[in-house]
Amino acid sequence: MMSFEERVEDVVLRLFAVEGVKFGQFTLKSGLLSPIYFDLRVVVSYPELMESVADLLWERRPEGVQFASVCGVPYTALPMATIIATKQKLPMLIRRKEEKSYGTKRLIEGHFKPGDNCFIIEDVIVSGSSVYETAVSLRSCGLEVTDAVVFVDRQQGATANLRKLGVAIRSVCDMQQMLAILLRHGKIDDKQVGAVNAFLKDSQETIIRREPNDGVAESAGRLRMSFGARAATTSQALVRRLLRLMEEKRTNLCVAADLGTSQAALQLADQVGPHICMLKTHVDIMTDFSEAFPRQLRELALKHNFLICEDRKFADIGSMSAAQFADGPFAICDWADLVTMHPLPGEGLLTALSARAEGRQRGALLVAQMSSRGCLATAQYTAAAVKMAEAHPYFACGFVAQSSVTSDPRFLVLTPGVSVSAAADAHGQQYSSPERAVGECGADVVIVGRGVTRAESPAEAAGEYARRAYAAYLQRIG
Ligand code: S5P
Repeated sequence: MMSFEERVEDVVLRLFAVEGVKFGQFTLKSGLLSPIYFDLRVVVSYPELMESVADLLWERRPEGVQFASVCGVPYTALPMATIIATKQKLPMLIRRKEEKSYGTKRLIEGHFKPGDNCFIIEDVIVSGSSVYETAVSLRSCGLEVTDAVVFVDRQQGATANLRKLGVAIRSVCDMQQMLAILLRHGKIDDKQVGAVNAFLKDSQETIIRREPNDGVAESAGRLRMSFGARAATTSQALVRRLLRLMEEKRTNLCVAADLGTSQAALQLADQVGPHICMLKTHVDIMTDFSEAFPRQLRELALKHNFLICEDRKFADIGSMSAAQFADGPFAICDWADLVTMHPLPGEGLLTALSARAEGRQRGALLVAQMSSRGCLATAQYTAAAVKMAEAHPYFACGFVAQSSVTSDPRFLVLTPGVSVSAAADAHGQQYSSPERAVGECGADVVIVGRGVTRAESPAEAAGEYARRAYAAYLQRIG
């Protein structure tokens, strides 16, 4: 069995042999003059090569994302999408390019349901415009588009351009890898590599020319945007739901129901339910946990419209954490909308959890910083946590943090260590006010435990925390 890299090498050489990649002087669609040109249309004449290209494209799909269909960017990628669709038994959609002149024809051919996530397939990207146009067409028909795969990324800015528009791009190979392969096999010389590199250096800042009213929101920055506007920037269904309910209910309070029995936790959930967007649990401290608890809690979540987060803080290797998530007596995956995890073990933990979610609306919050004194998370660790979430936005919903770790409006920042009466506890917990957490430190959601659970009236205390935290949010967005 050849490795993925060996197969990429083989396909690149075969493409070169049939002039699917050429060197010389070429004018690109954007008007740029390029010393290298890709013409993957030729592969239709070489069925085996076409199949190899399609296989590699499919293998680069993001893990853990469920796609209802594929759509090739017309026209070059159409046959590749067809091969993927037939081999994977995955429905295909066709985007009509000529829709505007025909008017009455459908924009998208094929059957689909609103909300279906469609995976875009493309041969080559420069600025990302063609992928963008396809995403806009699909989204205008009610489909979701979170991801696209391309065979060659020309490394001229498309990935960043498309990320801003909510489409994550993965590529089978990039220009550097391709040049390295061709050079290694003596197909091109150093001079040609130099010419391509010089060209790349001067043509990094490609932009996507956007259509007016394309319905694709671009970020103004998390801290200045309303929850509602941010909901439109993400395809993560859970984040969208949460942002919308926060705006509807006018609350950004999460209560930590850290109580020793499930009965007490349920009672609290019912009392504070009208004032919260989320209830956070630690079910492993309950002396009487039984199957009834999640069921009753979900009923209350439905009644009061809040999400449930089990604060499990997974921190083991992916396979163990996935078992803790989905198997065992707590069966967390069956009932918690969100779970917390430490990014420490690496992205395998995130992909393992996401794989066990099996198409259910689930998500993870990455603990990027902690509220406790002497916390070991360095700035570098926190930045790596953010990068990890950015690479897996279909499952990573945001962060548990003490500062504004990201300006990306798709991600939530939840801040614990909030109290209006205490400054610290006896074991290192440190508190700040809701105003400071939201206004100065950039929290979207404040997490309050004992400030509510130990209050004389938890309902009243929750109402007051919610009022103060939401007012601080309104002030922040201006
Ligand atoms: O850094 C953190 C992360 C979390 S999730 N610091 C925290 O305190 N938490 C959780 O927030 C903690 O597990 C507890 O459930 C809650 C804080 O509770 P409080 O009683 O101190 O408000």
